[in-house]
Amino acid sequence: MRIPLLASAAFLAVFAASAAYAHAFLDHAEPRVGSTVSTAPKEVVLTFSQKIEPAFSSVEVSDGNGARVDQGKPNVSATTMRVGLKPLQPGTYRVRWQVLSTDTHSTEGNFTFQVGK
Ligand SMILES: [Cu+2]
Repeated sequence: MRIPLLASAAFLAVFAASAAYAHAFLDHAEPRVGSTVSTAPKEVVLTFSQKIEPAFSSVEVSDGNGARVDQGKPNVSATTMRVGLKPLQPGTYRVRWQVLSTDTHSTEGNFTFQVGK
């Protein structure tokens, strides 16, 4: 029941206080979290709920064998972090991100997406 707890905690934080308690959570991703895409994406784009610090934010994308398939250094602009991808074969890929938001709080998470045949 982690997700409902997190969601309600985030809601309460926003409701009760202000941006002071709002860390940078993943708002949405492209490819979408848990999705299957028919065409291999050329990049992963993560959008966060708050601005993030380029120097202390990173993302790694790996294939089913744990091999890195991202192009290295991500590009960060305001609430968005994107990283290019090597050509992907059909399979499951995991995205691991870690960001420092401008309120100096660090958050991290991971999800998978699939490239279909
Ligand atoms: Cu915070």
